Amino acid sequence: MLFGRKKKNPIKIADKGVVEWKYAACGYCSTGCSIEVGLNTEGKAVASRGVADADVNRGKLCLKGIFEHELFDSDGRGLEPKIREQWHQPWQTTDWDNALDKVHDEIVRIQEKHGRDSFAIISTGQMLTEEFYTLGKLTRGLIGTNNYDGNTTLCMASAVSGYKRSFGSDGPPGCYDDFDNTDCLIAWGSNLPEQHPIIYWRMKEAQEKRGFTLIVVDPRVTMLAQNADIHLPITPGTDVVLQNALMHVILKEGLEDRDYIEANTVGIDEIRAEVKKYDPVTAAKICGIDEDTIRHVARTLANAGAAMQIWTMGINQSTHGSDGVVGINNLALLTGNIGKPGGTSLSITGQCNAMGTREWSSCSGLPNYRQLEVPEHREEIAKFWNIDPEFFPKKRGMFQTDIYHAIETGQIKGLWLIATNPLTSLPNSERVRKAMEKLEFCVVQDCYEDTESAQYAHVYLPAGTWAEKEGVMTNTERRVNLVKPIIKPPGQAKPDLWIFNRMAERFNSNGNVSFPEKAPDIFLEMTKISKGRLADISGMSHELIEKQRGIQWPYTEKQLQQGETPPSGGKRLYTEDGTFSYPDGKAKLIPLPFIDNNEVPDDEFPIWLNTGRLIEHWHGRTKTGKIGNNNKYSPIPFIEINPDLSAELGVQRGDYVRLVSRRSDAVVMVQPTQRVPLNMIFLPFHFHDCANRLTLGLLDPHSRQPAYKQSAVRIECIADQKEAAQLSMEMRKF
Ligand SMILES: Nc1nc2c(c(=O)[nH]1)N[C@H]1C(S)=C(S)[C@@H](COP(=O)(O)OP(=O)(O)OC[C@H]3O[C@@H](n4cnc5c(=O)[nH]c(N)nc54)[C@H](O)[C@@H]3O)O[C@H]1N2
Ligand SMILES: Nc1nc2c(c(=O)[nH]1)N[C@H]1C(S)=C(S)[C@@H](COP(=O)(O)OP(=O)(O)OC[C@H]3O[C@@H](n4cnc5c(=O)[nH]c(N)nc54)[C@H](O)[C@@H]3O)O[C@H]1N2
Ligand code: SF4
Ligand SMILES: [Mo]
Repeated sequence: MLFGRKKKNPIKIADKGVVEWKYAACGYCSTGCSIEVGLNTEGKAVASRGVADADVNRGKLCLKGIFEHELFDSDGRGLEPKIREQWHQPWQTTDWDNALDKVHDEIVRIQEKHGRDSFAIISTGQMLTEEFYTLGKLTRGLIGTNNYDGNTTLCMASAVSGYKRSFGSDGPPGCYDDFDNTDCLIAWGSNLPEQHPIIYWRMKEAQEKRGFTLIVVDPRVTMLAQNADIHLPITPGTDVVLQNALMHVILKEGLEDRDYIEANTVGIDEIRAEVKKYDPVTAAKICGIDEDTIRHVARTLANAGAAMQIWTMGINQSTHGSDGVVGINNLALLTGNIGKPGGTSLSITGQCNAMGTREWSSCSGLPNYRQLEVPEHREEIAKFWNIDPEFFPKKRGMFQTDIYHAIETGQIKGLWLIATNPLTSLPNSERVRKAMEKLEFCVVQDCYEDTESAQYAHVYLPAGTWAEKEGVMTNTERRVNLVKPIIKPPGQAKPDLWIFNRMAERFNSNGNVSFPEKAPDIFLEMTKISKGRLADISGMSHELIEKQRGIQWPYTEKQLQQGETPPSGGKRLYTEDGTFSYPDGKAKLIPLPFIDNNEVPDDEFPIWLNTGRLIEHWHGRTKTGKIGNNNKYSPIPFIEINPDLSAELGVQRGDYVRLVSRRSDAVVMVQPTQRVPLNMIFLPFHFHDCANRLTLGLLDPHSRQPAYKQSAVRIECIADQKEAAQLSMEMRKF
C-alpha cells in the first residue's frame, strides 16, 4: 500500500511579483530577527522573508515576522494630526504646526503653573534607538521634567534592577551562542516557544545536537515545559523560596565554586546565613516543589560543566521581581556561571528595542547607563549637549507605575504618551481610566489612532512605525541591528524622530543644543559618548551593522582599527575575573528574605489569575488584531482552564463565563486544557477591557514593576450566553 502523496506535486509558493527586497530588523519581539521585505513594481510591500546569513535567525521568521509587511496599510493607522479642547469631544483634524504648537504651549503652561515635574512623559521599548536618544535629549536637556519613564517598567524593570544590584550595572552578560555550549539550562517563567520563537528554535537545535538538561520553572505546562527534562510547576510568586532552597543545598553539600566566589564576589557569609533557613523540606511547603526535586535540581545545576539560566515575565512581573533576578544571579555566581560559554544569567527581553531604551533613552538616568545620581555623569552629558549641568535633576524621578498614582493625587497634570497604550497594559484599568480623565492635557503619539488610550487625548500625533523609519535596535543578546526605511509613513504621519526634532525646535529657540536630523548622524553622536562605557559601540556604524546583520556590543573603535571582525568583541560580558561594574570589580551575593505579600486565592476569590501572551498576538493587538493571519487564531478573549474545574462549574469549551476580582469583572470564553492546574486560569492580556480590569498589580519595591501574574478571581456562570457573547465582542472593539 502506498502512503503519502500519489503524485509528487511540489508546493507552489504564489508569485507575489516582488522586484526588490529591502533589509530591516523585525519590529515585534526582542529576538532581533533580520527580515527582508519584498516590494512589487508599484512599490507596495507584499512579502517578508528571513535573512539567511543573519546569525540570529538564519533565514527563519515566526508567525508575526512573516506577515509584518501587512502592517503598513493596516486599518486604524493615523493619517493626520488631530486636536480637541476636551477629551470627550469629537476630533478635529489639524496641521502639524498647530498640533505641535499646542503640545509645546500646554507643556509650558502646565510647567509654569504647577512646576517642572508636573508634566510627565511616558515612552516605550518599541522605537528606534536614535529616537530614544533624541527624546532623552529633549526631555532631560530642554523640557526638564524628571517624571520621564517608559513602559519598560511593566516589563524589564526587575531585570534592570536585579542586574544593577548583583553586578553594579544593567546589561545582560550572555548570548544565544551560550545554548550551543551549555550543559544545563534553567528557564524561569519564560514561554520561549510562543514569545521568542526563534530564540526557542536556536535553543532547541542546540539541545538536539548536544542533549543538555532543560529545567523549566512555570506554574503552567507551556510548550517549553512539555519539552523539559524536569518541569517545576511552582506556586505562583514563590520563585525566591525555590532559589533560596537551591542555594541551601548547593552550600550544604559543598557544590559551590569556591575559587570563583573568592575572586569575583562579596557577601558569601550573608548568603550562607540567610539560606540556612530554607532547607528543602521547609521550602517545599511554600513553593510547592517537593524536596527531592529541589535537591536533584540543585545538584544538576552545580555539577554541570556550564549552566545557564534564562528568565522572562514569570520572574520580573512579581512583588519579588527584582529579588527573583538577584536570586538567579546568586545561583550563577555561586556556581561560577557568568561570562563563560554556556554559563550565564540571561534576561530574555521583551519588546524589539527594550534594550535600546535601557541603554540610550535617559528614562531612568542619562545615556549609556550613566546615572543622574553621579555628578561626573551629569557634567559629562551636560557638556556634550551644551546645557547647564544644574538643569539635570540629581536623582531619578517617578517610575511609570507611580506616575499614574501621581495623576490621581493631582501632582501630575499633563502627559505625553509615546508608543504605549496604558489603558490595556497597566493593571487595574478602571483606576487608570479615572486617572486619564483627570488630566488637564494629554497627547498621544501612536502609529494607530484607534487605541484605547487615544480616547483620553487632547492631541493625537500620527507616527510612522517600524520600517517606515530609520535607526537601530538592540536585541536580547546586546546585538545592535538596523531598520531601514522601506516605505513612507501613510498620509501625514511622520517618523517619531521627525516629531521629536520639530518639538525640540520649539523648546530650543536659541539653538544651543544640536538635534541632528538624520539617524546615521545621531548614531555617530552616540558612538562618541559610548567610548569607554560598558555599552561601547564606538566601532559601529549603520553600514557595518547592516553588513554584519547586527553587531553585539561592546564593539570598540580599537577593535575596528585592529581589524577584528564583529561580533567577536561582544559575545559575553564579565569574562575576566574582577570585571563587574562595582568599584571593587566584584559582584554582590545578596541575601533574599522572603515575605509573602501577594494577593492569594481565598474563599471568596478561590482561583489564581495568571496573565500573559499568545504567539499570534502582540500586546494590545493594535498591530496583530488587524492582520487576518494573526487574528484568526484567537479573535476572542478566552481563558485556559483545567478540564476538572470547568466540569465542576458545568461549563464547556466555547461557553462564556464572568471572571470577578476585587477590582472589576470581565467576560471570557472557556478553553479547557491541562496546561493549567486546578486552582489557576490563564488569561491572555491582548484584549481591550479584559485581563487588566481584573489584575491588582502590586508593585515590586525595587523596580516598581507590577505583579501581573498573581491575582485572585472567582468564576461565575452566565445564563444568557447570547448577551455574554455580545459583551465579549465589546472587548475586541479596538
Ligand atoms: N507573540 C508575542 N511575543 C511576545 C510578546 C507578545 O505580546 N506576543 N511580547 C514580548 C514582550 S514585551 C515580553 S515582556 C515577552 C514576555 O515573554 P514571556 O514572559 O515568556 O511571556 P508571558 O506569557 O508573559 O509569561 C511567561 C510565563 O510566566 C509564567 N508564570 C506566571 N507566574 C509565574 C511565577 O510565579 N513563577 C514562574 N516561574 N513563572 C510564572 C506564566 O505561566 C507564563 O507561561 O514576550 C515578548 N514576545
Ligand atoms: N495583565 C498583563 N498586563 C501586561 C503584561 C502581562 O503579562 N499581563 N505585560 C506587560 C508588558 S511586559 C509590556 S511590555 C506591556 C506592553 O504594553 P504597551 O506598551 O501598552 O503595549 P503595546 O500594545 O505594544 O503598545 C504600544 C503602542 O505603540 C504603538 N506603536 C507601535 N510602534 C510604534 C512606533 O514606531 N511609533 C509610535 N509612536 N507608536 C508605535 C502601538 O500601536 C501601540 O498602541 O504590557 C504590560 N501589561
Ligand atoms: S521571533 Fe520575534 S523578532 Fe523573530 S520574527 Fe518572530 S516576532 Fe520577529
Ligand atoms: Mo514586555
